Amino acid sequence: MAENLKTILSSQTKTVEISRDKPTVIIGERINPTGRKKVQAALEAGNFDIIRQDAADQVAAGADILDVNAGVPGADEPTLMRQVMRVVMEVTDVPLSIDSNNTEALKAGLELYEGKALVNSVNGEERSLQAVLGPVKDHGAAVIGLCMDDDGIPETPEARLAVAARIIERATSLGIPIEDVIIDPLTLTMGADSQAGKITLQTIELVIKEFGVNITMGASNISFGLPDRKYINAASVAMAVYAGATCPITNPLVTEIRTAILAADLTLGRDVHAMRWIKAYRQRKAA
Ligand code: THG
Repeated sequence: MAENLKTILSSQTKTVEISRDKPTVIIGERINPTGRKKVQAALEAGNFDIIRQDAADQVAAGADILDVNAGVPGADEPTLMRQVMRVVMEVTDVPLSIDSNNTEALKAGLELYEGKALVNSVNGEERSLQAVLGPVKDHGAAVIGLCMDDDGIPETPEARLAVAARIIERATSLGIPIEDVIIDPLTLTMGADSQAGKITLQTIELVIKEFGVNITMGASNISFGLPDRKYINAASVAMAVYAGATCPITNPLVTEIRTAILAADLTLGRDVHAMRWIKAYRQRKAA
């Protein structure tokens, strides 16, 4: 069993520690125009009100980090990434996860950011490794490594572990500390493959046993296309936390998801005197 590693992220004023000894860190997923027509239209029109609201609401609901994705089709993504990040940093002070598959947008975000950001993401494709890891190293950032490569998302947990190993090897050979690589096992929807959840959980276990790194995942992907997604997401995120996921990307505004994560932390002995559980309960009662 590898040692449990700690990842430290920071903004100008806040530090967040990700580790299996600490409560689960929630990365808020909502600042993302993908699949949200209203957000796309607002961003195209230069209206950032929804972004401000999403940022403030997610932090109030328990997000420790905010994922920022500015991928509007046809837009100048580096410029839009900077604009969206500025707006988010005006209304909140949590560390950011800079989410893009466009290297120029990632670099633009890193240049603007003050603190230690999370870069979302690199994958096992040669082109991605070459483009993303250099800027991550230069800015002293942390990075999410996706378990996929030129051949797509491998079917077996063992093959996904092999991709994780390659990403970790390349990152550390460039001088990025292993604790600054967070692995994403990737989650396909169980609407298309009933084994998708199990494969993700087994990948988490293999990666942790081998490397001890922190684990993220797009925890909502698992339920795409299925009805009553929130119940699936709540149960599966709790199981992922038990398997070793430390910083899921999810929506804390959904009470079922937020409470499932708090209950998982309580069950795993990461909530001393149930203080976090009770505090969240009082917040819901007051709202
Ligand atoms: N891994 C990593 N990063 C990621 C993902 C991942 N970033 C993007 C995505 N996947 C995670 N983010 C989201 C954001 C929103 C939704 C799911 C994942 C989502 N949105 C609702 C929908 O599409 O039905 C719409 C919400 C609304 O309209 O209010 O489900 O896997 N590293």
